[in-house]
Amino acid sequence: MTKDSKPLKTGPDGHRLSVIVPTLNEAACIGTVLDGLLETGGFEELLVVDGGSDDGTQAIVEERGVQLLRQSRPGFGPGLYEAFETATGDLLCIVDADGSHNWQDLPRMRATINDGYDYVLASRYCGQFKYRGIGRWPWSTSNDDTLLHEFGNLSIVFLAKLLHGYPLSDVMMGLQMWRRSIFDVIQLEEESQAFEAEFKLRVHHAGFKMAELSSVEHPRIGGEAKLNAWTDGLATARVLFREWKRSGWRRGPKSR
Ligand SMILES: Nc1nc2c(ncn2[C@@H]2O[C@H](COP(=O)(O)OP(=O)(O)OP(=O)(O)O)[C@@H](O)[C@H]2O)c(=O)[nH]1
Ligand SMILES: [Mg+2]
Repeated sequence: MTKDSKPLKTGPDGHRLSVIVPTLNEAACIGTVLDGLLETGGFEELLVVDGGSDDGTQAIVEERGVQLLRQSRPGFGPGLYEAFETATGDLLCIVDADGSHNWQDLPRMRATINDGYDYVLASRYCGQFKYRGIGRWPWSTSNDDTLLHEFGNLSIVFLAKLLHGYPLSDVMMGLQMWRRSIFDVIQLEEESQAFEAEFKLRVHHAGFKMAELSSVEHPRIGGEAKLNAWTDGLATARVLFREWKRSGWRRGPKSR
């Protein structure tokens, strides 16, 4: 610490949580999401990383005085990697800008980390059966999935369990929280939205303690999805096989 720098603020649990919001042309949604997050609180830092929006998204962020990072390299992964470098928290969390993530779950997720977990995911496919059917389908709590997305998501989960012994019930969900110290052990490289699979599988194979809690996924507030079900789905399938090979064809973590 330099002479003039102040110690960074932490919460009552001694952690500093940085919430990272990735955006690309989300003017229809970002204001509602930031207002909701700021009202709910429960974090120490809020950082929006923008992938080059030209629809007024950046102005909406600046109007609210929220920290804005303009990523220097295009793409979902590169934007997140720059945000991970810029954020100052020892806990990191991603909340999408389209309003589909239930940010009210952040305190529950933080409590799970404080229970001794390294990583926690908000899953769409692990609710108790009596609570399912909130979503479009009786087996999920997503109100955002189309039939194609649902089929793709569940196929990816099936493959991840089969090839990797993946312990959680969702792979492509982006609402997640983890200890920064995970990055002392794993490195990430994926640039597409297959980032979601690469990240979770590397955390799993490195033997970190992973948890999930049931969360509702809301429909996008407005604007257009950036995910392409076919190209990102195929990229994710490729990552599932690449990571299997990389792990030495293992179905679980090496003992640490
Ligand atoms: N910084 C940055 N953010 C991005 C980029 N591409 C997408 N995003 C944001 O990442 C989040 C996830 O993108 P979505 O289009 O909602 O993708 P998704 O939720 O997987 O797909 P849908 O279920 O179809 O909405 C959104 O907040 C996007 O604005 C990018 O290249 N850079
Ligand atoms: Mg979305």
